[in-house]
Order: sequence, then structure tokens, then C-alpha cells
Amino acid sequence: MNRKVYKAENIQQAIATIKEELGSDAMILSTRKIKRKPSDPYAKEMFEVEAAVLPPQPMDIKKDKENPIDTIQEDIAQIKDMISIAGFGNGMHDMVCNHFESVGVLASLLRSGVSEALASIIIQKASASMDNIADQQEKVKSLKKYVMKECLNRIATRDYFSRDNTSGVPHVAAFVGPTGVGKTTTIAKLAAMLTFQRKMKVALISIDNYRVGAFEQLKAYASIMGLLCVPAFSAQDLLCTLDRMKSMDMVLIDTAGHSHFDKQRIDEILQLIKTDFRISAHLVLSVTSESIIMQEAAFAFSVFGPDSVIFTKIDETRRCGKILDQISDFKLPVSLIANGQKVPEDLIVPDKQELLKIILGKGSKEIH
Ligand SMILES: Nc1nc2c(ncn2[C@@H]2O[C@H](COP(=O)(O)OP(=O)(O)O)[C@@H](O)[C@H]2O)c(=O)[nH]1
Ligand SMILES: [Mg+2]
Repeated sequence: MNRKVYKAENIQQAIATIKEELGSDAMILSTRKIKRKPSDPYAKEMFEVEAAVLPPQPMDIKKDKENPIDTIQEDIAQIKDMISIAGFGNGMHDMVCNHFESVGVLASLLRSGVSEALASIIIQKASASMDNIADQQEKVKSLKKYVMKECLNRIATRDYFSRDNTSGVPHVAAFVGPTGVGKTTTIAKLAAMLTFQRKMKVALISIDNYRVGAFEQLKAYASIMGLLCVPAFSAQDLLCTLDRMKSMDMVLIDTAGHSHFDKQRIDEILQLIKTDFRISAHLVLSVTSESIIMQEAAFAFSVFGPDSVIFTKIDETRRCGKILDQISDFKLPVSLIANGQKVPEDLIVPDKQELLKIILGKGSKEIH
């Protein structure tokens, strides 16, 4: 095998040179960050990538793989993985250098939108437990399994809107979250599912008195489904309304969306729903928001002590991996996922496996 070592300031550069010199069939054998000399601490960071081109082999002596096309495809996939990791920060380059067997899984996690920080934690943990496996292929297989298990451990799901309520009073659930994330739409989808599939008695309340037409939007959905829908704009109103709805199985409360910076208005909603009734709170977040915005919103709305989190608009992104970051941070179970604008179809009540598939997207196939 014709091995050659390439040095460059970053892995992306090294791979570009390798492709130019050895062609796209080149196989990456190892990568390494070159330690700076103590005598020259300000020297530029350099990486070393060892690559080779396999000599053409007749089909009959190529015994380790059933099909040579598989080998080529694997190598190309590996190069693609290296290139996609090269677009990330130096922390990721170090990760590949230290745990080369993790390159495929790491690339899948990053492509899915899992943050670099969380991907590193998961890979480091997984690699540490692979130390005693010598065979490289076995190592990669075990690593993939471990990563899937680790991701599953970080996920919790709970179907909050089931029929197992034996308390004799309705389950009252309020939906809170920033403006425009899809609270009203999700309530309409859920109300339809509970009424028509789970045969529950459902009523709706809107305490959104900020947006013009907010009540009418909910009322329109309720009318189509033949459900009771009432506005309540003061704590007194809400108490009376809930009292009238005692015979229901489920009461869903739509709240006004506020900027997560508007603490005063968030407090107003909190005061409004602090009644003698036990009201569960469900935080609605859109995956189209940046991770930092989702985090800030989750923090601002944590005053409600949410019982679950609902992620919406997963149809608008291929990077649902950020859900894993959010639920790892806030340790809340996911109750619902909204995957489109269509009412009532675009709603999922996920179990852990289903949620993991959503989070890893195409990556769930790559990691399996
Ligand atoms: N693509 C997509 N759009 C959604 C989803 N859920 C809600 N929307 C849209 O987001 C916009 C705001 O929804 P709305 O329910 O009024 O948000 P609210 O302000 O939180 O009550 C509307 O145009 C909805 O159709 C979803 O899962 N996917
Ligand atoms: Mg709304």
C-alpha cells in the first residue's frame, strides 16, 4: 500500500491536498494533531493526516470484503465524514485525532445538529469504554451501539394527554412559550386527536388577550370540531370557566406568546393560571429557532415549572439534533412533536425510539 503523510494547518486542507494528489479513492488511515514544541509555543497548530491508495486488487484475492464496491463506498463515506468534521472547530479535530474510530458516528451526530459540546461528551464517554477492544471494525460497531444507548439515556418521553385520569376532575393543561412557535396550532391538533381518536371530552380556553384575533383563531378550530371554547382574561374568569368545565376529561389552555425577555408579561400569565385547579404547563419550542434562543426561552418559561416540552416545526429543518441538547439541559420529557402546518394530521406522540429517530434524522440509519 502506498502510504503518505500530509501536514497542514487544518484537516480540511490536508484532505484537499490528498484528494488532489491521490484522487478520491484515497483512504485516510490516521489523523494526528502535532504537539507544539515547548521552545516555540506560538507556532501555528498543525495536523498530520496519513493517507494511502490501495493497489488495484483482483476480485478473487480480496477476501476480507464480499464486494469491492462496499469497500470503496465505505472509504468515500469516511472521506466525506472527515470533510464534514473539518468544517467544525478545533475541538472536533482533536476528537478525531484522539478517537479515530469515532469519525463516522461523530460526523453523523454533528450533521444531525447535535452541538459540538454534547457530541464530544458522548463520543469521549463511548470511546473510553472501547479501550479494551483491539479489532478496529469491532470497535466501530460497539461505538455505534454505545452512542445510540447514550443518546437514548438522555431522552425521556411522556404521553401527558392520555385517558388514565382517575382524579374525577379534568386534566387542565396550559401551553406556554414564545410568540409564533405554534401553541395555538398544536392545541387544535391535540384537541382533535383527543376528541376523535381517544374519545375524550375536551374543552378549550384562551387567555391570550394580547394578539388581535388570537381567541378567534382558536375558536375557529373549536367550531369545526364542535368543541366548547371560551375566553378568560382574568384569574376570576378562569376560575369560573374551569368550574363550568368540571365534566370534561381535558381542558387545554392557550396562552399569549411573549418574548422570553418580557418577564413582566410572562409573570402576568403565571398569576392568571395560579388557581386552585392543578394546571400542568407544557413548554412549546420551535426547532427552527437557534439553540441559544431555545435555551433562553426555556429558562424564561421555567417559572411555570413545565411538566413537558413540545417541539414544533421539525418539518422545517434537517437538524433536529438540537432537541437532544435541549432535553439534556432541561431534563424534561417530550410529550408532543409537531411536524407541519396541517391540522389535525401533523402531530406525533413520540416514544423514545421514535424521538431518537427524529433527533438523529438520516444519522439514525448511519449510526445503526
Ligand atoms: N411548518 C410548520 N409550521 C407550523 C407548525 N406549527 C405551527 N406552525 C405555523 O406557525 C405559525 C404560528 O402558529 P401559531 O399556532 O399561531 O403560534 P402561537 O403564536 O405560538 O400560537 C402558523 O403559521 C402555523 O401554521 C409546524 O409544526 N410546522
Ligand atoms: Mg397563539
